[in-house]
Amino acid sequence: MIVFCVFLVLCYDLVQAQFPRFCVTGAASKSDSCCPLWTDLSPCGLRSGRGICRDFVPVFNQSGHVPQYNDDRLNWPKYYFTSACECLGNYSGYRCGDCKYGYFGEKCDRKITIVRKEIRELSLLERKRFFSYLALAKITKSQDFVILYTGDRHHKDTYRFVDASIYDVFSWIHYYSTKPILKNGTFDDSTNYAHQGPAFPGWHRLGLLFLERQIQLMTGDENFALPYWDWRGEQNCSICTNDFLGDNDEQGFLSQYSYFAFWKSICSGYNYDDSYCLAADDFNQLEKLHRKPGANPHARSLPTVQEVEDTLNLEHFDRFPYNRYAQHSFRNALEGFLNASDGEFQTTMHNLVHNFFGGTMGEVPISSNDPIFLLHHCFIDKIYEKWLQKYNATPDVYPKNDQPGQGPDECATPYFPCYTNKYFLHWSDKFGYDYSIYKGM
Ligand code: KOJ
Ligand code: ZN
Repeated sequence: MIVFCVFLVLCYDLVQAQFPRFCVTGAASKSDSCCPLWTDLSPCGLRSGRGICRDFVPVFNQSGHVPQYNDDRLNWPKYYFTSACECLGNYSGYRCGDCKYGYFGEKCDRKITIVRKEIRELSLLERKRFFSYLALAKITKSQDFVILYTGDRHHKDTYRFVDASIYDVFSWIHYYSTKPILKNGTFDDSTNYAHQGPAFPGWHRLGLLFLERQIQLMTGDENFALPYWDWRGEQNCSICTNDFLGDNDEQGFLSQYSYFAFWKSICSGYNYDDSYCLAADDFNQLEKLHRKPGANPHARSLPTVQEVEDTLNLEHFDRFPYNRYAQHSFRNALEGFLNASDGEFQTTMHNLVHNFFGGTMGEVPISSNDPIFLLHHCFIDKIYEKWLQKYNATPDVYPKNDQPGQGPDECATPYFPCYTNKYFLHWSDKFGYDYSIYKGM
């Protein structure tokens, strides 16, 4: 009997599986429930007090209005699973086998606060370690998650799940959240689950935490922290050299001597509207990373120190209509649809940095494939943290709104397990990290 139990435990570790691998492959997927057994052989580690399996209750907390269209991501993750683990205390993860962000150890009772530094503050050794970890994350298969692909996303029976590396799972999450929604026969790209609404800063905060944690687990380095890039006032991209994020040629492809020269983007724009990440399993169809810093005539230089200051001076987190047309909205200025100093709708801040690079970074569905995305979003998150502390913000300033999946109590889409959007108005120390002070900020 003991031998059999040990065998079962080993098996569950092998199938340890955002789609938890365990919940979309084999017998588990037929039940529509995603409450895998933990090593104590009870669902969600119930027997050890780690979590419980709960049915989802629709929240649709979007000013009380129920969307009139169908989309697999709405009311995430209800389209896929009727129930999932709700973890207790500091436990977290799809089967409550992990810890909440910032906590470590078997009982998740050890708090660690790491410091995210500017990439030019890292020692040579720290920088090389960062690039090595990324290289490893790009080729190491995710044990926990698989990604979804299909040529026809409007028919569930065509959906397939495939393996992906830890980095590619991270890229896929961004890709999947940004696909336009089919409304009355036309694709609406003015809304998505991660941008153009109040979820923007918190959604990206969670993405960074997810990848940082996956790297910590992969390497056993609990002190690993993502670096940021303070781009304020730069005319050229100071980190686009082969010692840092890489130089590029005339066509925009990365120098063969740079760290990411041979990286490819998963999920191209192929059959963009109807498919999900069709070429996910065909390396030959994928395109290499490319960028041309400063070449876009509409985005020749990066946001200034003053623009960041002006953005931080907006005291409202977000304002009606909670989209790219919101005035006096910190979120809309940070995201870069609104010029904070004169109230004009212009490309600034976060969007301007994406457009400054063009290429992979300039295309919303694939931008997360370029590791510059991490450094850029980490700095956006630092500015967001400054704002949270400056105004003593708490989750109750997160507004109700009509953006898909962006209600305060809806789950940030498509992360697993569920984290509500408003949860990310907590300060970074709650999630176990802080930022270094660099150039007076
Ligand atoms: C890429 C993105 C993004 C915005 C832009 C430019 O990922 O969020 O490019 O507007
Ligand atoms: Zn984005």
